[in-house]
Amino acid sequence: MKCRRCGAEAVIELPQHRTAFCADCFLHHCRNQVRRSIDSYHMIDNTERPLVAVSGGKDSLAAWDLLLELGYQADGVYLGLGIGEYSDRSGEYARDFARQRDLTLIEIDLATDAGFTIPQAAAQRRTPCSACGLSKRHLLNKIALDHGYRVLVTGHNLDDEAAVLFGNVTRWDLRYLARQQPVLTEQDGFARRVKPLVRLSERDTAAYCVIRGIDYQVEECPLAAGNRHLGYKELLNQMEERTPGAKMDFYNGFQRRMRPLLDSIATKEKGELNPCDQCGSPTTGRLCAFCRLTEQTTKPGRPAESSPR
Ligand code: Q46
Ligand code: ZN
Repeated sequence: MKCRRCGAEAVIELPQHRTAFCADCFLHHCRNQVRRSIDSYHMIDNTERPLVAVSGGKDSLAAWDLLLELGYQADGVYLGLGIGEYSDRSGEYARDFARQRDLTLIEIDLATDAGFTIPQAAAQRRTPCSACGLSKRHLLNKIALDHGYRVLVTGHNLDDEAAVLFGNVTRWDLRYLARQQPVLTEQDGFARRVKPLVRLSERDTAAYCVIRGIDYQVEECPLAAGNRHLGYKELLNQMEERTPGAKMDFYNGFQRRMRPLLDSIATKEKGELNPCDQCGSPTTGRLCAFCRLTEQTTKPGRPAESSPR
């Protein structure tokens, strides 16, 4: 098998693109895909210094590396989730990556900053991944704003986005579908959140890290069992096996064809935002969702106030 770009011996086949590449041309392809996403969705200005949310896993480290390769002065932020040895090792991968390249890595810790860990939230009958996702969104946004970054980068790849999309479609959840975008625009109290890896699959980011010599956390999070997105990923992989490119068509078709329809729903559903009584983050209720989670976890037994954000 020959590399489609230079004719050398290929090291990776990409059936979804009906092509194959040698190592150098594969890296070039990855940079190109990320460049295309950044440009077509207006993710990052050339003058901006993005902050990358790094977990120590392959996707976020590949995202950081790719942005540096594309010439962005990207910094990183690591959030310790308190998931035992898994979190300890994940933090080491993030720190090693930053240290080896002399990069700035901001570190925050859920236990220190909010007084609880994800296993503690899970013990209060919260689904670990929903408590985790909520905590990451809140604290990473806060850190970005506190440190003056306007754009927060996450390592969500095509498989992640297609799985979330699949879940939202099976429930026809229009509110979530409307919010599923590669860019969530900057607004008062929220940094711009961007996902430049939406054109790369999980297999691509793993191959990228191997070729670039990036060490990453390969262990699965011990709290991931039961995460329904893993099941959706399996289903989509079966589809992809039968029809290469199906995952990409599913996700890109949604963004191209459904986006204009959903944008009007998103605009209508935007509730009036006011500052959270506790932390000042924009919310539609008295307390933001993160402060409610903190109350439920650190002061169990109190009735929870409910509001959508
Ligand atoms: S870290 Fe957190 Fe993931 Fe673990 S608890 Fe779930 S969301 S699985 S990316
Ligand atoms: Zn709050």
